[in-house]
Amino acid sequence: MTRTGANPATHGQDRSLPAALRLESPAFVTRPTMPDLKEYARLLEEIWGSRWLTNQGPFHQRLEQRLGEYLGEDHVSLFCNGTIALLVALQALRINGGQVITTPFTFPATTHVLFWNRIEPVFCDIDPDTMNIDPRQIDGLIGPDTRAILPVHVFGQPCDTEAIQEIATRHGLHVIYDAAHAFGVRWKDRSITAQGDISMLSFHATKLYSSMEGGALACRSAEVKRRIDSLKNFGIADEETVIAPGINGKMIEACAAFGLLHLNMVDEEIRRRRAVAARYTERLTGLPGLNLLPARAGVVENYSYYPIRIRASEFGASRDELHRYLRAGNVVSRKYFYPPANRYPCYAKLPSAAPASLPVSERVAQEILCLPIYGELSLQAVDGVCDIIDWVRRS
Ligand code: T4K
Repeated sequence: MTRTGANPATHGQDRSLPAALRLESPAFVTRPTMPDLKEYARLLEEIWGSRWLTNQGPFHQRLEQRLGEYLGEDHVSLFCNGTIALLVALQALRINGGQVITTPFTFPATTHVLFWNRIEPVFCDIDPDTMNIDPRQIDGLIGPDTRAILPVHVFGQPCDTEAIQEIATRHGLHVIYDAAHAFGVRWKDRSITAQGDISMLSFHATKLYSSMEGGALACRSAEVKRRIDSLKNFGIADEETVIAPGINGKMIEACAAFGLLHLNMVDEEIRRRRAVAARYTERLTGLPGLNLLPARAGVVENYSYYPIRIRASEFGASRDELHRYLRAGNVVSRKYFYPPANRYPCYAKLPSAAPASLPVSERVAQEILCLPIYGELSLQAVDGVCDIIDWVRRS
């Protein structure tokens, strides 16, 4: 490899990573924090004893309440996962057709829930700094069929919620946030989930806060929560009334019990991740061709991801090369989110999916790499990851 003027497509193929740089044990992009097994077993015994396994049982009720308190949200509904929660959020607001403006730089679930609701996704380009939907481009995409805006707080970085709300209010549109990455993120002293009509959280095993599988919706009124709760339970309102074509989106008791224990650990997990992130930032700041997410005033972060961006011509290697070398060094970094959703064959023919109209998202998807981050990751392992990055850059 050469540092400047290198051809990112070909260079870097000729050298293997020195064995001394390989981490002894793998560093995954993330690892779940595990509650004490004995404590969990005690809760499982309670579930066994009660024979109440699902359908809004006592653990479900306790978790819903505790989450509401933690987030400062009055109306929280638990789900079996974030994807079904988002699917139901659209149904709850009666958005089941037309168009919704969304970001292509996301996990497949965001776009797929639109398809499953017979909605056409309209892809809007992203902001080069935050990697979130660029509000300056939303107005130009609004048409007679537009029903809502579905932004994502990518990597837990808050969207420009004020600009988005101003546009939505002016056009009479709903805003549903995919806050899958944003548990515990605070913006101007409030949980980020307080923005928009509804926010979705994911509690998947790979998330900062987890119930193994799970998710939640936070909404603004008891009336919307009632509709959400019946939609996630087949549309059942009471024993003899079905109000709408609902689905089965309920969280089971075993997951709610795990979630209750996990909630006791999440602040400590954030604290430990903050130290990991600080070490990466200390080691990687200022490296040519490598961009970090800038810290933003007014944001309390959750450190759910540690994304870096590689500009191949200045860094001296492409993102893909770095990814491969890290893998050779026992470091499981991930290209979240490559390819962007507009490139999936199922969406590529949509009018808004042309890569030429999404230049920032296209570029970011080529540059992005998420480095391992979790509370149990030692600072020694973080140094090991950074040593590999440094070696790739210099070689
Ligand atoms: N919207 C956004 C913006 C999202 O990012 C997601 C999910 C959703 C919506 C949908 O929410 P859910 O319906 O999932 O609640 C993972 C997760 O499966 C997915 O939840 C998440 N986003 C996405 C960003 O990451 P993969 O395919 O990358 O996961 P996987 O299995 O490769 O795991 C990544 C690493 O995590 C592994 O290398 C090791 C570690 N891991 C994973 C699992 C499953 C563990 O240590 N233990 C585990 O049990 O998608």
